[in-house]
Amino acid sequence: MTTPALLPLSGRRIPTLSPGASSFPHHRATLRLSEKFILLLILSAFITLCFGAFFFLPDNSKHKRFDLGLEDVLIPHIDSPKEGKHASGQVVIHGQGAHDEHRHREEEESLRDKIRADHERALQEAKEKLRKSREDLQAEIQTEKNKVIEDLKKKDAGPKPLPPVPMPKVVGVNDGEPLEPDVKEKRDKIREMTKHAWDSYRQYGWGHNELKPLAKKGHSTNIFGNSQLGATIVDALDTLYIMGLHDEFKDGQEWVEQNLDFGVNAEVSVFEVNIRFIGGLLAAYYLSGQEVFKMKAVQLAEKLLPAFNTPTGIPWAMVNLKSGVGRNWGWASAGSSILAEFGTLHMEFVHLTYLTGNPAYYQKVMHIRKLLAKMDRPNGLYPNYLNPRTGRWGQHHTSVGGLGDSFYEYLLKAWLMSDKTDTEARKTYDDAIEAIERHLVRKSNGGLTFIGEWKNGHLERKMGHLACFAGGMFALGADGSPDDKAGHYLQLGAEIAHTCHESYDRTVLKLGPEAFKFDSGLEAVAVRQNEKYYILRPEVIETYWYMWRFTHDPKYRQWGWEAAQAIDKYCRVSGGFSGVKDVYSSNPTYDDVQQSFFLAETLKYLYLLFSSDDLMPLENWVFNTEAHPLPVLHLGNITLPGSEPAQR
Ligand code: DMJ
Repeated sequence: MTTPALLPLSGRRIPTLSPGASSFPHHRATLRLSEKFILLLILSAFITLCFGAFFFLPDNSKHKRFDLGLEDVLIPHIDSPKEGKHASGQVVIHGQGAHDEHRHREEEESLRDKIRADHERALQEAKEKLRKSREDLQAEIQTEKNKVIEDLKKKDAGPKPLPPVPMPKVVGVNDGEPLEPDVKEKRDKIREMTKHAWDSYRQYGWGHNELKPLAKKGHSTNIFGNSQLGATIVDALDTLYIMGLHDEFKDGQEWVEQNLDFGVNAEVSVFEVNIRFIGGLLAAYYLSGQEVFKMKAVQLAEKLLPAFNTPTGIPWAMVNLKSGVGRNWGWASAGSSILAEFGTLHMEFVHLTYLTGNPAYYQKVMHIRKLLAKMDRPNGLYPNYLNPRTGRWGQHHTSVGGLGDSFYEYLLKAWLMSDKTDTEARKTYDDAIEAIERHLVRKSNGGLTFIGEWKNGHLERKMGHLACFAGGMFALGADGSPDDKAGHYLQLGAEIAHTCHESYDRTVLKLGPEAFKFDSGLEAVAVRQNEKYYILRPEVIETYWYMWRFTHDPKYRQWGWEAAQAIDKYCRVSGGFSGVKDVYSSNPTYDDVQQSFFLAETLKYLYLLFSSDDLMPLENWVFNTEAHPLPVLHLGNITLPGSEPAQR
């Protein structure tokens, strides 16, 4: 519920009603005005008293002069029969004893009468004036109220309808049932796991962002701010649709229609909200054709736009959905924005411009691309931190895992999603990947290819679970790579998939740690206790799926099945699925969080891995970084508003 706010207006406080507010603010304002009126009356009486006292008090100096009757007093408005002129031309009265005294008393008396009358008249005028002002104030309040009622009416009428645009080709939304019975069995198991995750959330966490499967209640993190935006519902919609879980999908749709409201006072992550909510809603729209998802995506996108109001146009990491105020994470180097955050908006924003006809979305992301293109890059690498005020890099830290990852992914996918017409994006991707291969990709002593992290000129031989997505990215980008290096990139993808599988296989639970090292005789294992957890992440399974689609090597299905079984065995509890704190312990403890990306990504990639390739073909669909499929836009035939070449 929203609360009424009192805003200063012309030195007074006028109530601003918010949706759902009663007449309470008006009542409160009336009380304040009455109090103010009484105060003004007291004040005016006090001033009047002082004013009167000033005139009524005996004027000693005057008396002295009269009494003496000797000094000349300058009273120009009193005529005197004995007047004459000094040389200076001033009128002079001369004192004349008892007669004069009598006259002075009369004058004083008439002066007092005059002041009394003036005083009463002033008081009367003040009263009238105040009465009149109060009416004016009430009239103003009424005007304000009318305005608010009008605004509410406009809001109730809903947002303006969007222009009709042709629906991009929606291909391969079918059952995708595999021919082989054993594969079908595995796929059925994944669907069952999805149902368990969804039903548990439905029962214990409905409307909350995520679920605590052990405590059996709702959960949220700071990326969603202080909100109940139903992140799991929005993130899971397209998975439910693809798996044919139609009742569950309908349930989710109903919740979105009735409850999803972005007018909340919550400071959210622009990146997370974009990939999970806008991506999820757009995918649900394209798959189901239900307008409500498109409308909600656009409403949310409008709320994100203020985040771009920075000196450089590089958006803040967080924005308050209600106030539009943005800021960056406190932990980010020198107040910087994060490469993987401001660099992971392109796919969704291009679709938003396509669907709304509003060029702003496209222009915002193209502005980011142009700004980055102009910057110097140390060793050809993109640092993870960029200050949105100064436009300068922060710490020189480059990673294909956390903080950098999906920036590279979106360069490639911008090209694919444009039907390969966005060659600028492809070139930027190729150059970036070349520098990464040169500086970050290494082979361990045991022959495992890994992607390290670059920190101020030094390579840290550590790879994060997040970086495992890159195996799939290299495979996806193989076709179309320069100098006919398709084979090389497919091979690189396979090597990363192998390394990441090893990171799973070398644990007790057969689930991968958050980060693993290739140092001092260690190969693909976590060293620090705080890197041994698994939080239901998808990246390794994502890479298995892409590798499966491009090679059909059965080992990828085998590896995917190993992971699915381990998740079902070690992460499943009666209230859903939970992350585990130590994959090297045979007796792990739970973190008690069912992440929304478990339904959006992990389960979806597993399901696709055991489906036939004609379900969501990669020629027609591009999956955003949260695994939400968006259709290819044939930009060779379509001109996006805002993309026209500048007029000369
Ligand atoms: C997801 O939210 C997205 O894949 C994002 O790009 C980074 N990783 C998480 C899940 O691990």
